[in-house]
Amino acid sequence: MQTLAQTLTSQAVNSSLTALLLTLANTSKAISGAVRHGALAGVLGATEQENVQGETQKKLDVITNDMLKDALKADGNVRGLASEEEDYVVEVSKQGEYLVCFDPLDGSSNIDINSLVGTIFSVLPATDGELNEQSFLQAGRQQVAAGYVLYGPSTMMALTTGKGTQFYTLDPDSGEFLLTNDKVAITPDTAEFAINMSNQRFWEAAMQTYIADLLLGKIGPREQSFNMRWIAAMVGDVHRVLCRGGIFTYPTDNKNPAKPFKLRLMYEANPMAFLVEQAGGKASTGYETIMDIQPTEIHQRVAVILGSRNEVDMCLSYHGLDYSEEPTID
Ligand code: FDP
Repeated sequence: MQTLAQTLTSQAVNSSLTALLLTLANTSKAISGAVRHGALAGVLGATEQENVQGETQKKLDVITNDMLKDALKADGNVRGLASEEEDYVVEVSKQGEYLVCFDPLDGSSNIDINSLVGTIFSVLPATDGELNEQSFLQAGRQQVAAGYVLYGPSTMMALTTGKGTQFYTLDPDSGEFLLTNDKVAITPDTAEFAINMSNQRFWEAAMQTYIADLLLGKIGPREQSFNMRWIAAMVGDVHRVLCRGGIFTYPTDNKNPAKPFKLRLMYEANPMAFLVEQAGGKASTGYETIMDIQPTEIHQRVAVILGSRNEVDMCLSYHGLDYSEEPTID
């Protein structure tokens, strides 16, 4: 089996991007160790701090953010970084060719229940001139690489450099990420959906109708039964979609009108959209292709509908309906 470094060489990825991706992979091995030790290492539970988005930071959010920040600072190829856990963008090295956006530990609510969590990253080209938030505000189409590492029963990396999506599995014996799927392909059709159903009453009418039709199964307009899954960590839900197809969505809702979207564009939606598109799937907000969005701020949130191409198209067709009638809020 090919190692990650061998695969990147065979894809003719340049040396600076290869070095950066190996830094991310090596850091994720250390994160995997910290996650695995759990309570034994005293890393579970919350801190007393909140991130810029008003979420209480877990100890592991802070530890893994520091691990990635330190590793990327030492790498030499990074011009700047942006993280879910950093209020502002961080300047790293004037010589660096790349910008890295990351969510150090996605699925924070799963940490203390020993369930799936992961690291998500997106690599953009550095721009000329001073480094500031504006430098990062590039559409997802500009990404040169994106991926996630899933800390599950085995530690796996999904990675794209624009030449398909590959899966690597961390070999606990050699400590190497080995190529275990060189051409991930999302099935175009599916009978499985992932959504937090408890928010149903807060969704737009388009999503209400689409999900209601899935739930009707064989007696509804879709004339087939659908299964539902919700891991509550985007890395876990997207990994399942990449493995066996499906549609994953965190749609617009009006639970808190000041916060109509949950997932972050720069370090959740864009990297996942790149992986999904490279595996033959599709990613949209319902109204725009995720990777075509021109970002306006680093911690911007968006609605996400992604996965099996034909099912995403079906969901989008509901968004073309006239749904001026707002759902009832209790
Ligand atoms: P979390 O807040 O636990 O980090 O990043 C946001 C996210 O997890 C996603 O990973 C996940 O898909 C979603 O939120 C879970 O949302 P719910 O709490 O509504 O289930």
